[in-house]
Amino acid sequence: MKPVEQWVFEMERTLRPDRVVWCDGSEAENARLVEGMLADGTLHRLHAQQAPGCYLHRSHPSDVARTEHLTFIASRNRADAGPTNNWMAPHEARERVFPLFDGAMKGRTLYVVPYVMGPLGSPFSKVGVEITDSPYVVASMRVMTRMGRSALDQLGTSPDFVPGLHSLGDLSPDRRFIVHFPEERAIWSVGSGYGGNALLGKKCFALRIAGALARDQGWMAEHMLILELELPGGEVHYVAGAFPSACGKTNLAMLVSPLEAQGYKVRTLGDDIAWLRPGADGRLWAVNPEAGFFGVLPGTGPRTNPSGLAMISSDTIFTNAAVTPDGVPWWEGKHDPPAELLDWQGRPWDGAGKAAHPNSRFTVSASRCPSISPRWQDPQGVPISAILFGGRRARLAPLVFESRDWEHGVFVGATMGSETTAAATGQVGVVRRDPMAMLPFCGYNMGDYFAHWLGMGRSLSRPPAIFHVNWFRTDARGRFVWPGFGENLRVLLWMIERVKGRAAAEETPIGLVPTEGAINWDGLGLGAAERQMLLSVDRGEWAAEVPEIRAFFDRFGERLPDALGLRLRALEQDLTKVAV
Ligand code: OXD
Ligand code: MN
Repeated sequence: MKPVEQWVFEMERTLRPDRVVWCDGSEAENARLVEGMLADGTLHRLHAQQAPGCYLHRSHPSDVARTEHLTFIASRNRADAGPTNNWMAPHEARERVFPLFDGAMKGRTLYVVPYVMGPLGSPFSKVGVEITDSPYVVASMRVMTRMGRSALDQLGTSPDFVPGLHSLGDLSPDRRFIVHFPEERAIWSVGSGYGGNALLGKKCFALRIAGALARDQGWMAEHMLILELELPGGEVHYVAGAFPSACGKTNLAMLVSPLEAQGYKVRTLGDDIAWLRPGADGRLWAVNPEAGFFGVLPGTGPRTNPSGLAMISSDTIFTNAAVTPDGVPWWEGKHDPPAELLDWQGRPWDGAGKAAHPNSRFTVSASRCPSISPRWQDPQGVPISAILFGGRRARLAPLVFESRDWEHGVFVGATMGSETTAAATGQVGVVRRDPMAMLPFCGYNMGDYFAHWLGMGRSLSRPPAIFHVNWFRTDARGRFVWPGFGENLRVLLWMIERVKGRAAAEETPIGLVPTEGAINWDGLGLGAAERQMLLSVDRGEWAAEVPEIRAFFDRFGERLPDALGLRLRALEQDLTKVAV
């Protein structure tokens, strides 16, 4: 028996399904699954002409987002999970969580879902195998990964795969656990069918488990989009960007260049996860381990993301969208609401509250994206010129600034703060520290993660430049000052000019901020005061952040690399020096 067959055989004995199906990823298999889901109400077919090949899934109303408080790292030592993760001792997981799988698939079908993260045949791709009792998960994994026979072929007789055990259980949040074993490289998830909890290739494998692998093997698994920027004349740069969930990564990855006619083109390689490694040339190279997009629907519209809107016009699974009675999906930000609408739970919408769930999602193949780069499946990946960190800050952070060097860039990433969104359950709109946008996704002690970042810089002779952006600054009336979306190209162009050693910048205590003349403001209609607000660094506001950052850093004790403590002290001194 192959190692994967042995594992499935053992799990069958616990799960006791009525049937076992090894998924091959074929069209025919998908059609069978979809028929079954249409019949039992898991899926609803959408409008044949206006949403061809599209389906709507309505999740259980208590299962609509990632549940960070029910997500655990089960390392042998608590300290290895670190202060930012929930820790569960492996023996406790065996006693508390594993019994929830006992007989969990009685009366159900057990699907074995082999999948590859990364381009097929790439030396950097990795195999996972998910066992699940959710056909919605199977259909979604088929879109989000390279799933089925090709993955089993890539695995062969090797024991080198990440096993992921998933059952819907009874969907009760009281019996919901998402547990990661970074030492055994294994995942257990029970009680949720929601993407980030249940599509185990995504956050669980490609970030939390892969992060631990990457630390041991000298590469990085990051919560980053990857985009391609072509300049007039054909010069091409690749940019990776880390933003917290629901902060516009997908829109930025699919940005439509307003300067296309002048030769500035933007193409997409990934919208959520990047696996990065040093190349023989001393640069950092990236692949997108995913094969599809699991994006946030609200805010996907003709102005914010026209490519995304075109992409999801067919062959898409919609989750928790609103819908017209004749089956056209709708969400806030798509266009004006139609006269009649059913909300995300299928109830007639009375116009009060949100019709689509704020974390409603689309699941679609990357190959449907009109702006997909011809290199998105390059087995070697693409070389990264610049890394962006970005948060959602109504105040404080300027539109853009550049770090002074890699180590300073790590400090900038490590001290990122952002207002929370609906992508995870909990309060929305409160500022939390979200280093490198990895707070919910770092599968080991974040102090060690910072050290790993610092070490990676030392292994790169030509590291990317590191920037911080904030598209979300608001004025006194609470309106966004920066127009965002396609206009973000102007900021990307400043960065690339910096990379080439050309654009002007001013030293400030937090890093290098563009001089006013270095950004192209033409046609934006922003007055001097607004431009000034976008580029200003308020020393008092930054000084007020320092104690918060220090308190955050203090949580890591000895695991915090000295370099970051020193950088914080230097920032504090700089802020007071200038203020005097
Ligand atoms: C996601 C998330 O789904 O970050 O990508 O929550
Ligand atoms: Mn994400």
